Amino acid sequence: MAELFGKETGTSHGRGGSMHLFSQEHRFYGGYAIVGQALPIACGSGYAINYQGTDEVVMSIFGDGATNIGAFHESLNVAKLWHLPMVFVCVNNLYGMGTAVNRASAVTEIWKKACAYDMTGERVDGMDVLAVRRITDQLVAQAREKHEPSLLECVTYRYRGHSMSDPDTYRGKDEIKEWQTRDAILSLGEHLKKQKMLTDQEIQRIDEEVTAQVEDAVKFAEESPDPDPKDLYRDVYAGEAAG
Ligand SMILES: Cc1ncc(C[n+]2csc(CCOP(=O)(O)OP(=O)(O)O)c2C)c(N)n1
Ligand SMILES: [Mg+2]
Repeated sequence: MAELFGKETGTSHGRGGSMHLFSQEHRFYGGYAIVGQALPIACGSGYAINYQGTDEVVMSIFGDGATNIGAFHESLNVAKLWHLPMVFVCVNNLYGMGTAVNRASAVTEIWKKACAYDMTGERVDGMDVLAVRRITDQLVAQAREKHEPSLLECVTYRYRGHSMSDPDTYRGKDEIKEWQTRDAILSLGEHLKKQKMLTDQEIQRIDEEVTAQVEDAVKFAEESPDPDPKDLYRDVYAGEAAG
């Protein structure tokens, strides 16, 4: 939250913001402003795992919009060719900013794009948490044990616009309401209640705990100092151009 607020206490001391969230501690190697840009970088991590001979796996997570970008195809090609231990996870929420998938992609079932690279492709209901976990476990094991990458398409939805600048006028309110009835978090709660693993009170308690955690993070961010202007050039690698 502090990084989003541009504060010195953020994961990148406020220099990254929402577009360049990065945390080495959490092994989160970044969100990037250029759509599709993270995929080749993730392949680099996959290559490093093979080179160093560890048993780690890279999860590369991106939106449907990224799958029409050249870097997506180059990354899948190289991942398959070099047996990189990766799972490419596409969060298909049916829109890339305001553009519906069928207006931007010749192939609307994203998982099928895997077949161009002779790679495992799977599609899962992204609103079903346990189904996502099941298939993810399987694909992570495949990446770890066989060094075979895969593409997983999670079909889901976003209830709000892409960002503050998205007026969200490209779809009907009914469509949004319809998807909200299948909300992933609420559905999991219902499922756990049916299985007698959670009660309404326990769900409410978890809800309150999470809300408090988020409020704490916001408070921490608000109360954190701004970066000191004297550090403006601290993490800049390039010097002034010669001449
Ligand atoms: C190469 C590139 N082209 C265009 C943009 C502008 N842009 C930012 S997000 C976005 C849509 C990406 O779609 P998706 O990944 O599905 O994101 P969602 O809208 O679902 O959050 C676009 C076109 C960009 N950042 N980079
Ligand atoms: Mg999208």
